Amino acid sequence: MHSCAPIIPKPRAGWRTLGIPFLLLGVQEAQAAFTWNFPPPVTPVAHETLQVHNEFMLIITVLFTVVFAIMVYSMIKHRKSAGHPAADFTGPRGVLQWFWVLVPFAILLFIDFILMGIPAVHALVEMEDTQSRADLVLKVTGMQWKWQYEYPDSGIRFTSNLATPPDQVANAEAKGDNYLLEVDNPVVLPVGKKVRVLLTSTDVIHTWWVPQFGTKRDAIPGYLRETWVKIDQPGIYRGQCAELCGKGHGFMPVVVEAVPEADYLAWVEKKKTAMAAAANAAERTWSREELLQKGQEVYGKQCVPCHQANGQGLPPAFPPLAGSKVVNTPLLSPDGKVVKDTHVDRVLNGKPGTPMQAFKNILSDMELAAVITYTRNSFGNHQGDMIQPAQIKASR
Ligand code: HEC
Ligand SMILES: [Cu+2]
Repeated sequence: MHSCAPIIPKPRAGWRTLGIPFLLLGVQEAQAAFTWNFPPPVTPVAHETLQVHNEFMLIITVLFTVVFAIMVYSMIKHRKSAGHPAADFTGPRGVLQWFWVLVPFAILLFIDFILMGIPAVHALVEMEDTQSRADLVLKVTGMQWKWQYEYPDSGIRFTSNLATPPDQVANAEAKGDNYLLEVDNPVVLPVGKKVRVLLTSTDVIHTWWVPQFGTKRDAIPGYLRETWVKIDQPGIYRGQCAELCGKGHGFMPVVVEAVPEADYLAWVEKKKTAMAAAANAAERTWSREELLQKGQEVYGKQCVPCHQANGQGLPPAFPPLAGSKVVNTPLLSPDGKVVKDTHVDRVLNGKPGTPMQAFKNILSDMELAAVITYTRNSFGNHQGDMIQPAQIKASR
C-alpha cells in the first residue's frame, strides 16, 4: 500500500513563478510530451480530420498572405504623403466598385462551399457512421472518477482506475513516464475491426477522449451516445476525460491497448476465466484476514478518491467513514436481507443524487464483502464482524 497521501497535487512553485513563456518552452515534465503537431492518427476519422485540418491551414494561409500582401502594398504605394488623393466612390465609378466586392465574394464562396465544404461534410458523415459494418460493441460508462468498460458480445465488464501512485501526485516520489495516463485495466481492442463505442455516465458529464483516435464524445447521464474507432496499428493509446467532472477530473485517464485479433481473442478468454473465478469466489467461505486484505486493496482503488486513505473523507462533500453512523450499523436483517440506510445498503445501492454511487454493478460479490468488512474494521471502526461474498450474493 502507498502512504496515506491524499491525491491532491501540491502546487509547484516552478510553474507559478516561471509562467507561460517557460511553460511554452516545455520546461520540466512537459518536455517529454511537447510536440508542435498532432499525435500520429491511427483511425480513419483521425486520418481524415487531420487531412481536413491540414488542407484548411494551407487555404487560410494562402488567403491570409494574399489579402495582407495586397493591403500592405496598397497602403504604402497609395499613401497620401506620396501625393495620392482619396478615392471618390460616388457616381458611375462607384457602381464599378461592386466589381471589387462581388469578385472576392464569389472566390470566397467557391473556397468555402467547394474546397472546404466538401471535405468537411465528408469527414462529418464518416464520424457519424457508427453503425454500418460494426464488428464489435464497446460500452463505456463514465463515473466519478473512473471508466467502466463492457463488451456486450462476450459479457466482459470491468472498471479502469488510475494506476499512478498517490506519492507521485503528491510529489513525494519522481513522476513516471505515463504520469496520470496509466490505468490498472486498459481497454483491449482488436486492430482493423470497426468498434462501435456506446457512451453513457452514472453521475455527471464526462468525455471519453483519445487524441490519436480523432474522437471525443461526451458521456452524458441518461443518454446513450456513440462514436466509433477502427484502429489501424497495434499500440497503447492514451487519453483523458475531457469534461470537467469534479475533484478527480484529472485522475480518470483512458488507456486503450490495440492488439492483433488473435491476441484480442486470447485476452477475451482470459478475462472470461477471471470473471468466472471471481464468481466462484462467492461460493467459498473467506477468512477474516483474507477479507481485510482484499478489502484494503479494493478500498484503495475505489473509495480513496472520495473517502481518503485514512477514512476521514473530505467533509462536507465526502463524509468520513471513520466513526460514521451508517458504517456502524448491523450488517443484514436476520433473514439475510439488505436493510435500508445501513452500511451494506449504502455500498450496494449508493445514495441517489449524491456522488456515492451504487457499487452493486461495479464490484464483484467478493470485492463488496471485502470492502465492507474492511471499512467497518478500520479507521477506528471496531465492529469486529465480517460479511461473506455468499451473503452479498444471496441478498441481491
Ligand atoms: C465519487 C465519490 C465517492 C466514492 C468513489 C465513494 N463514495 Fe461513499 N460516499 C460519497 C458521498 C458523497 C457520501 C455521502 C452520501 C450522503 O449524502 O449521504 C458517501 C457515503 C458513504 C457511506 C455512508 C457514510 C455516512 O456516514 O453517511 C459509506 C458507508 C460509503 N460512502 C462507503 C463507500 C465505499 C465502501 C466506497 C468504495 C467502494 C465509496 N463509499 C466510494 C462519495 C463517494
Ligand atoms: Cu470525467
